[in-house]
Amino acid sequence: MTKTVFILNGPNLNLLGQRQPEIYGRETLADIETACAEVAADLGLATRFFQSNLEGEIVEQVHAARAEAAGIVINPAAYTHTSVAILDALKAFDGPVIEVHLSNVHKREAFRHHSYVSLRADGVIAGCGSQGYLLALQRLSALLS
Ligand code: CA2
Repeated sequence: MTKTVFILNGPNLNLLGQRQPEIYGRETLADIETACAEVAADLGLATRFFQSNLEGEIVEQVHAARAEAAGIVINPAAYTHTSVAILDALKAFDGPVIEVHLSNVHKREAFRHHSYVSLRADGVIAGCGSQGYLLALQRLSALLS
């Protein structure tokens, strides 16, 4: 049976491609979704791509993943640095979790250097732009095989 991977995106990522291209690139989130679907299909995985500006909606997607997903790719955006709620939800998910950041958060402000989600993530990819999502899918595929 085809395994499904949830790809979860946090606040303001819906604005990708519209502002700050020097930090986040020129691609839109829709471009990333398309690329993820293509790579996942090649890996034999199905994807559910989701973005929300609301912390609780991301928590609920992680809860849904408990029954519906084999693995999670998550860019929690600003919630990376603040959200114990998303961390706790991820701790209740049994499959592999890969955390992705478009920018190299360690090259940026000190408040971006700490991630609550990294306390649960099985892998972390930062600074590889949108390619980071595709690398995360490859890693999940390896972990799920
Ligand atoms: O580098 C990343 O992927 C981040 O998760 C992006 C977050 C930031 O808070 C994290 O520290 C690192 C911010 C996403 C906001 O994206 C925008 C895109 C275009 C215009 C405005 C915001």
